[in-house]
Amino acid sequence: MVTRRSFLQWTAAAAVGGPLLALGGRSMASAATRLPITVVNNTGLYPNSAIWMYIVGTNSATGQQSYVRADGTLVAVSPSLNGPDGYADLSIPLASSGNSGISLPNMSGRIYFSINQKLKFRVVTDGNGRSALQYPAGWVSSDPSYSVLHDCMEFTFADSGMYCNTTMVDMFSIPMAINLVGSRNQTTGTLKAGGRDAIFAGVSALPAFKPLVLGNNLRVIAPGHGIEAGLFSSTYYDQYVTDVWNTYTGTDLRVKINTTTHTGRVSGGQLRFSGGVAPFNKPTTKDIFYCNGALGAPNDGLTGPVAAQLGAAFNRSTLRTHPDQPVTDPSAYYQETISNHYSRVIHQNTVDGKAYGFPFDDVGDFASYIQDNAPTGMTLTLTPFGSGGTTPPTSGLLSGGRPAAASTTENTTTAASNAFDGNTGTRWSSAFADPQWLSVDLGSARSVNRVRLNWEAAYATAYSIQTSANNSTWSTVYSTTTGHGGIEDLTFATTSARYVRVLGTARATAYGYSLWEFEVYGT
Ligand SMILES: [Ca+2]
Repeated sequence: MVTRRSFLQWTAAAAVGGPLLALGGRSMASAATRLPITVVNNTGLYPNSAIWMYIVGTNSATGQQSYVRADGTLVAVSPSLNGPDGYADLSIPLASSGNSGISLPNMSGRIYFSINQKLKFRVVTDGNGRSALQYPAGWVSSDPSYSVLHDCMEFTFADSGMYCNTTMVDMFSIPMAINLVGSRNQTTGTLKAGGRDAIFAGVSALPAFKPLVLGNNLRVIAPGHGIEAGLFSSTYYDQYVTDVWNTYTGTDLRVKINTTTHTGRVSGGQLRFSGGVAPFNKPTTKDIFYCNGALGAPNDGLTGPVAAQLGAAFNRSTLRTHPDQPVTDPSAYYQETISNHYSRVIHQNTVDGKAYGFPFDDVGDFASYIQDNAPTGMTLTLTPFGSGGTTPPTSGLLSGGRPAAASTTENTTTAASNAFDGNTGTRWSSAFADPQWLSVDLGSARSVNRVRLNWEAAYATAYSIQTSANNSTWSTVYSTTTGHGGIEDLTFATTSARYVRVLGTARATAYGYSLWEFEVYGT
């Protein structure tokens, strides 16, 4: 069985070829040492100039944590990569237009994408004196990349082939599809039309799960991380677990692994199986979402496979009602009130019904995972974002008609208030110098998470969005040096602010800064 565990091993600085070579008994056709990757921007919302790629992970030959440069070179990380701000810029820009290409070396890791802002990696020294990368953690509000729109896929590219998946085990944010070509032509991860919006709407429809949607549909985090962030109940699954325990106190539970059926009963508080399987304690809610703790799956070929089946059956809530596991019919999955509805909603919105909503979602082959033992190319497509962002939100505009101020105005017909009048034929423009700012007073402290800039031809290439409680001390919630003009729709983590301003520091033209509209959204 291919498990996500295989992908996690790269974090332990171990060569990953071993466990993967043993999988499936497929022929070990010799793979190339380089795999050409094509990146296609089909977001329909963001230009190439607003998107960066990052290829990070472990050099399979040396075990060193490494990153890939734009020229395809695999470089071991070291603390010297950290810049003056303390973070390493490992970004690879996309081509100025059209598709982008890069050559992937043998390694195991992740390919991240970020939009509008770069991710902040940090190189640290681990307990063994080796350089290690700290990755973005979009479920931790103090993470330096928390406000950055980003997502990733996971892969192992070794002599034996390419193994990859679009993971949602931690979070979902940027819709992404993988097409892998070689001995076969396979694609996974493609969402249904409008899938991104539908995922956020589906999760938000359940009161217990709604807090997992962060910002203005910035991302949705997995419920296990939600527990750690204080956004999800740590006892959510308890009643279901109790029901399962009560059920199998009086009747058998059978778990079939290959040709062996292990028969289980609850006794002495533990779920005990035949055939030498280690007994299971009652799992906590967090154990279920993470498939660890009481449901930890040792790599022993005996207890581990049973634990994986139990983890999948809990997340899919088939365990209480189906004494013969595994359940292979997906129409039986997620049918209980208590279920991993985060995973359900994502599965419902992929074209092939596959996703990676929890660590053992590969049980029964329902994961958005593909592999090829003789790969010749891979295409990563950032697929349409849907309606979100392309049009102004229909509610939540806080800045319309509010009092405005600016560092300068070009003349009396380009007043600051013109950017807040809802009229795309009137504009603010500044003097022809740097820096300049345009601010709005929301009247009281509000929760803001989105700014939409509608630039006239005189736009900013470098600017910040800043918030303030008192109109004098400002905090930066977004900044860029690669502004592209037109409409820039910026989403960031919800922050409290009475005043919001755009601070331009580099102009695209010899003229000043000019905005048709500057919209601030929130609650
Ligand atoms: Ca206007």
